[in-house]
Formats: sequence, C-alpha cells, structure tokens
Amino acid sequence: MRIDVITLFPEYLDPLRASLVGRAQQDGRFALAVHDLRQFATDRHRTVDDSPYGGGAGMVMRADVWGRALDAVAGPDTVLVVPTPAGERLDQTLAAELAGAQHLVFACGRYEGIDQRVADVAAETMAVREISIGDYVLAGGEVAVLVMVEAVARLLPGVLGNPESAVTDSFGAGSPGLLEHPQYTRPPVYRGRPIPAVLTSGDHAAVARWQRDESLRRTARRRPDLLAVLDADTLDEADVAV
Ligand code: 6GU
Repeated sequence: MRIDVITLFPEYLDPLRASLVGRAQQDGRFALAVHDLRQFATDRHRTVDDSPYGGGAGMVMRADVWGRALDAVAGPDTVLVVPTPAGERLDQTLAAELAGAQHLVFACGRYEGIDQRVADVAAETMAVREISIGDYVLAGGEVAVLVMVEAVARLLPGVLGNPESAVTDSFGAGSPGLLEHPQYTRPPVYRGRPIPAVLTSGDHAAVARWQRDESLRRTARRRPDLLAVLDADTLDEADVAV
C-alpha cells in the first residue's frame, strides 16, 4: 500500500515515523509521503484559503490549490480520504475497507474545510470518502489522519507481531460488537488487590467463560448502544444470564 498525506502542517504527521506504524514503513509494509499543500499555491503570498461564498465565519480552502495538489498525487486507483467532522463515522469495518486499498490519499483541511467541488470533481475519477473520527470538532484533519493511518496500518499483512490481536481486540472480527475483557499480568497482588482467581485455575473453559462474561458486562455498562444491536445468533445459552 501507498499513503500520501497533503497538509499545511507536514510536521503534524511526524509521529507516523514512530512505533508500530514507523516500523511497518521501514519493513516495507507500506510507503508514506507527506506533502506541503502550500507548494501548490501560485500567488506571491502562497494563499490557500479565502472567505466563504454565502458568508459566515472563517475561511475555506481554495478548490484550485487542492486541485493542483491532487493532480500531482492522486490517480484512478486512489481512494481519496477527506477528514471532516461532517463525514461518515470511522469504525473498524471502515478501517478494514481502507486497509484493502492500493493507494490512500488524505486531504487535510484546516479552517472551515475545503471547497466542496474538490471532493465532487475527484469523485468523477476516483473513490472519495469523507470521514469523521467522532462527534467532536478538531482544529484540522491532521490528528484524524494520525488516527486513521494507525487504524489502517495495523491491519496490513505482517504489521502486527501477533495477527490474533487484530481478531480479539474490541471491535475485531472475533468478538463482534463486544468490548474486550480486562487484562491482568504480574504481580499477582497489586496494592492489596489479587487478580481474579479463575485466571490461574488452569481451567481453560472457565477462563473463556469469565472473559466472555466480563466482555458482556463491560459492554452493557459502557456501551449499551452496542448491546442493543448485538446479533442474537452470536449469544450462547449462558450469556442470557449475564
Ligand atoms: Cl476528520 N476533522 C476535524 N476537523 N474534526 C473532526 C474530525 C475530523 N473528526 C471528528 N472531528
């Protein structure tokens, strides 16, 4: 996979060089390039924005500047991702869909966003997804891109040391719609609190049962919205008691 990010603040994407995502690039699992939008401005002041038609607060990023940037970076095989609080919501299913693309281009808006014609024109020749990472407002798309690239990169073949992690995680395919159960490690007693006894019982069925019950309880308490849409066919007889 190849990922290009176009932004006014290239340094905002520096964290992608670190940790799991940075390692994945070094290992050749995907290639990442970050482009400064300002290099596609043509006037003396390198203007990238202007006041909105129809009035209103703030500034809008100009279509012509973005058009030149996308002409240079995107192609027919590109999935263009436009981070915006007005987009469809990112979830694990959408992350997995993005992980299947050959080429992702992220177009980071600042201010009040990008002239809508940029996405509309791009959609004539490539796939375009306007995506939000949640119901709150960030100052720009850059931090949302950090979130999306990490969510995508860990799903690419060979990126996770243990691919099982991607399956058992909250929202992974192994536990559809349930939050992950709590985890414990040494020491066995921490500030007077022992670990749950079942975890050292050696009874694998009992451990699995306990983990599933904890997942269900957690989900019921923290995310009742997920329980409400749980597929009844994924429940077993013992779940009903929880
Ligand atoms: Cl993708 N961008 C901005 N600016 N704010 C957001 C967002 C994206 N997702 C949630 N809030």
